[in-house]
Amino acid sequence: MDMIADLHLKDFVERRALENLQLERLRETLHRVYQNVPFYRQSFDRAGVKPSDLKSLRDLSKFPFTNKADLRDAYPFGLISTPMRDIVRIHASSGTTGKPTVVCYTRNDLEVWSETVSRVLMMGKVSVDDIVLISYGYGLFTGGLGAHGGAERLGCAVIPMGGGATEKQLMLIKDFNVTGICCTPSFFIHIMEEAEKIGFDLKKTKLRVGFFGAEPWSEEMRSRIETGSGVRAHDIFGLSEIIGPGVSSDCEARCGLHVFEDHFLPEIIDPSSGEVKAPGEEGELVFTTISKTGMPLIRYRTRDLSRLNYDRCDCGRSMVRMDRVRRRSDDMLIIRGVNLYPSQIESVLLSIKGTEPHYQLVVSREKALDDLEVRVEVSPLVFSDEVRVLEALRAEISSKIKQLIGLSAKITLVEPGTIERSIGKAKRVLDLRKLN
Ligand code: DLL
Repeated sequence: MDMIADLHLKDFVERRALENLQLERLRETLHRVYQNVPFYRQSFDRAGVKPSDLKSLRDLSKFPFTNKADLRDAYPFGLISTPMRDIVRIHASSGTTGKPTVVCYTRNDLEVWSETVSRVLMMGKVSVDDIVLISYGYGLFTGGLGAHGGAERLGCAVIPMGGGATEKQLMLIKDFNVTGICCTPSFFIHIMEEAEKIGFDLKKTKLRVGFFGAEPWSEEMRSRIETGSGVRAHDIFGLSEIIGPGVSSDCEARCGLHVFEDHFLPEIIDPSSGEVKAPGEEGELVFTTISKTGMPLIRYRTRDLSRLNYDRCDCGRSMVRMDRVRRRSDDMLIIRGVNLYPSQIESVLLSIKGTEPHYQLVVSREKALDDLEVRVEVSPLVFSDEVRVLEALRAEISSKIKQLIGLSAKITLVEPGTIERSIGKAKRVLDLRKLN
């Protein structure tokens, strides 16, 4: 129990002590990657910087950024900074091409991860007395196992349910006296709707707190969840490359998400110039991991837009707060928790005979869950052909998309020339979802 109390105290450390710790860890990390990872040695050399140039935290801005493309080029294990035998876990998330982005963890990294997730849960007053349902997907996605590790570390009773099977989720919530849940906000809304349909009153259960993330959501959605289910809704943020869920989370004050700065150093930059922005200004979030040993990342560009606030929070925690992420600076879509780039769909379409390079992705949210429709023009010859041929084409596109990204999309074949042509950038995505 004392160990757990110690974890909680980390959020309240004095800033001076925190900055000393950050500097020490950052220095160690820069040396580690410079020595062990050829990619970093080359990129630091190219930029004319050495780990020893870091005299203060501000000097971090002299170091070059790392991008998703760098991870792709290093696929699968080019960025690890330990011998492979020290790696104990491998996760992956989707990238802009067919190859996933790979992340490797040492035992130390799994400890860091479970520590930060348990600090998230403590923000929702979760303790050993809680029974926590993990309804994020398990597998290569970091949601399931990440939340699981944190809840287990805290000493909760953990139920490794995974996503889907909504009625069963409801059954477990009731029969197992579940008090906490971890899943995407859209899936929770779906659970609420299903409950209503079958006359199941969530407010009569023991469920009192939820940790929702992996996709953008809003204050409006938070109140819808809270009034509709009686569950207190916390925002949990993270990305696989940095660790998974548990990079930051909001506390009872709900004025931004505290970043676990003793492990992940945040910066906000101007996405076009790369200049570091002042606290309070909006820009792209960049993280440097300062305690990971398997695959530390230096100045990783997340493409997520946010702001940093260093004022002391009402809850007393000293850790900097970031604004909730509502937008990205690239075209990545998150559909049912699956990350998707339009270019992935494009490469599927282009690999199939009979389609034209004119397409549009329409994302909507009819009930709680997202739907993806792919509208694509077919060549004049195919269009005038029999229905059977069109049907076969539709089936082929559908199965290739499912294979690549694991999502079922509705495929609509349209007549040549019907998708609006643009003068400048093509408008590939029509996002009809409202986040409330
Ligand atoms: O989504 C990790 C995660 C799992 C976070 C469970 C929270 C809960 P990736 O699949 O790598 O990792 O996707 C990371 O998802 O860069 C954001 O664009 C988005 N994202 C994650 N959490 C939030 C959130 C996981 N709370 C990408 N609010 C990130 C808004 C979020 N966007």
